Amino acid sequence: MSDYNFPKIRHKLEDALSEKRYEHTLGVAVTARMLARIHGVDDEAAYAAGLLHDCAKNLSAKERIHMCNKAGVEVTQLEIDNPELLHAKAGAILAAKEYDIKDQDILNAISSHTTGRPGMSELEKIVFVADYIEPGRDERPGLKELRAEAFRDLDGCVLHILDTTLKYLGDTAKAIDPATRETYDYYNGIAH
Ligand code: DGI
Ligand code: FE
Ligand code: FE
Repeated sequence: MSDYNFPKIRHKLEDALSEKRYEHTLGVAVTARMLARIHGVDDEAAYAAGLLHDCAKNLSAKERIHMCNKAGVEVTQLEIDNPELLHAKAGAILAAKEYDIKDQDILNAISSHTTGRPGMSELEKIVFVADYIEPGRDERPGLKELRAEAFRDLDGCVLHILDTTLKYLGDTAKAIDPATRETYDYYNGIAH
């Protein structure tokens, strides 16, 4: 038997998210499960993390900040100024509270899925990558190559996604979270 009640989690997410976001969520979950099989990671954990990675996407900036404060999770000034970033940290808190997730690796994967972090676990890298390459994504650069690389070389794929993200943030003059830059530097040092 599964450790997770996936039908219940899916129903709850379908209620909480927009139709488009829910479709994206299913795409990330299935992609994460496939990547987990290839890379020798617990595929049910990967599916759960994929399903829940954007579970706080419907919360307001105020709600996200409040949740983090209440849970004792640090919120930086850059995150207050760019509260979009906070759906990741708030998502990990919500997944523990509302979806009964206890596996810290899954909670970390939700928390780190937007910026990444140096030294991510295999599961965290899988969710980070699946979020970018899931089949419903079609507007992002380099997808064909990144989709192939994801199944071959996770570290390389994480690095190349971060490279693309940093270029996009630079082009659109958006604030770069130190975590995004630090994660890029870390994988630039270890990926081939
Ligand atoms: O929630 P999703 O849309 O599925 O994807 P996501 O959680 O990866 O969020 C994507 C957005 O996050 C994308 O528009 C780029 C943005 N992002 C990633 N790193 C940074 C960032 N935005 C800012 N301002 N700074 C960052 O370092
Ligand atoms: Fe997200
Ligand atoms: Fe996402």
